[in-house]
Amino acid sequence: MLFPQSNPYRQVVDLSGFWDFRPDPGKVGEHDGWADGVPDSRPLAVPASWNDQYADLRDYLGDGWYQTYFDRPWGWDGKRVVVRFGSVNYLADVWLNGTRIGQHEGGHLPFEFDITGHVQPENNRLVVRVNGELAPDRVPPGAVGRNPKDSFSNLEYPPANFDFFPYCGIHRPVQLYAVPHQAIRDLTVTTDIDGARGHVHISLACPSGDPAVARFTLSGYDTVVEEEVVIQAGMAEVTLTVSDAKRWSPAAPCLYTLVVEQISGGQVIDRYTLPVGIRTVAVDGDQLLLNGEPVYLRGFGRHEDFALTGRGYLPVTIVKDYDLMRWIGANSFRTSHYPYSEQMMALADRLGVLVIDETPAVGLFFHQDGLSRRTAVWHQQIRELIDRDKNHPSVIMWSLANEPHNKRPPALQSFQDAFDLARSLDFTRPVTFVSQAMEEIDPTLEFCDVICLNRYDGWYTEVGQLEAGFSHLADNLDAIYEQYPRPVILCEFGADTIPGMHADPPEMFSEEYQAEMLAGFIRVLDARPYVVGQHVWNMCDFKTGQSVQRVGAMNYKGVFTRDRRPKLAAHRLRDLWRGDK
Ligand code: GCB
Repeated sequence: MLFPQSNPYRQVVDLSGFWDFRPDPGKVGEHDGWADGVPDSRPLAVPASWNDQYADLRDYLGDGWYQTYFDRPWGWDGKRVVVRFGSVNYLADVWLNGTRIGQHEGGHLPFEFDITGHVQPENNRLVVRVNGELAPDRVPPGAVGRNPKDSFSNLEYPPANFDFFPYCGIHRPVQLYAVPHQAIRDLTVTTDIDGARGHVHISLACPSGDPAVARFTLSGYDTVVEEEVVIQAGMAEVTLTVSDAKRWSPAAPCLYTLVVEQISGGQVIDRYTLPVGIRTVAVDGDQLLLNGEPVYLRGFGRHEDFALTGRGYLPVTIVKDYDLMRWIGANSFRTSHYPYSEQMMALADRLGVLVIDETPAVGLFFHQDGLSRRTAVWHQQIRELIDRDKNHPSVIMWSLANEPHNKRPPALQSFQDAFDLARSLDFTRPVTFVSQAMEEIDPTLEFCDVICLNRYDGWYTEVGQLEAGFSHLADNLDAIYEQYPRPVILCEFGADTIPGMHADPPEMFSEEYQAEMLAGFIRVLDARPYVVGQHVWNMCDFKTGQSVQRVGAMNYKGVFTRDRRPKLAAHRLRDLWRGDK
């Protein structure tokens, strides 16, 4: 799926701003005709979660109705007009001028509807009903209850089955765009390297129609490679070869510019421009290779989370977080526990940051209740994620899930199917999921190209005993590696830390305990050649549900506070990760 862009053939309008909003706890809106106008509304900022905008909405997850108006921009007559949502959590129903135009399930991934036949010149009313309820057959599942007992729900409010606040609303920009009817619908770019040469394989999809030609031009670093191909049955494929290719890497995030033009009757009718990084990713034995060389990941799991905006798109935190990653010496992160904004992914390409790209499937469980529905939604999310992010050189791995409760037998087949699906959609990247595998070794690890683990020795186990935690970690990693001799990434390790709390000797929740824990874990990891990455949990403190484990409904495992101030551990990590500073 292509991100909308403006050029002489395509136009985008951003509908961000103050929309009308009304919660609908009784679910009367559809019956009472709110699709034709939402009565008694109040203003709400879009994009942003609704939860922190009004006190009565903080824990409200039910139906919420949004409404805005727009005029069709000048020059859009005769074009294909589309409305596109970057992310709505969780279920969205959309009406335009009273006509229902579609539904989408699942937060964090974009969806769009062709509204060409419904849009009028002026005063179009766009109404969106959003429902963010927690339910066992949604992904991520929530409100799971004590049965099946391998969930830890009921211990927190709202009863999510995951450790972050279940923010809801229109979380990313809503865009209207206009393109020619025959416009390019999709581009898929993969790259490989042979000696000094870089090959860029491109496939184009568009509606089949009048005979047309596609012109592909790749330029950058004093090189221009161009080729024209006839589009047949809405498809065109080409390989462009750069003889002395600049490879994309964190040290040198070289991006070429690919311009794809559709030509019909000698005229250019559409153009799409895409940055392209020439690079390869592979697993060889117990090493992860980028451009054929071993690569080591240092960085974080994070969240899209900030005061007041909740999970809403906030460009300033994206810039700030990338700068903090540079400051601390991180080269990578995981999009825990859901796909991040497309804008964040584009900056990762530009800044040379490596990304483990995760689906929204956190806390999956395999009790029969709701299983087929959960699986179908999960698979849809895998498809949508790969479709959205397949062209980013920064994405070096797909993570299909985080900490599934996969002891029940159906998990094995379900994981086999999910891995088969991901590999059928993209054969160029390793595929994994992140396991909490503690004492027992998880059989579904068998499907992973890279073993990704979360470990909290010295925190949830070996409470208050750092040395005991380090040795448990070391034994456990070695046991897992013995069974699965593949590269291992520790995707989470950390300790809740109240900024300003100090203790000597270190005690849990003090800044010293966090700093010592991270340094001790890193010693264990650095001593193991099969470990190819360390991602600290978490980059920043973040909001979660209320529970006895979470002071002030916050997870304090950030090495930066929620407003991005460093704790002691941030300085310690910087010393460990940036020898050169
Ligand atoms: C985990 C989860 C993460 C939690 C973290 C914690 O294993 O993957 O979502 O926030 O532990 O802090 O407990």
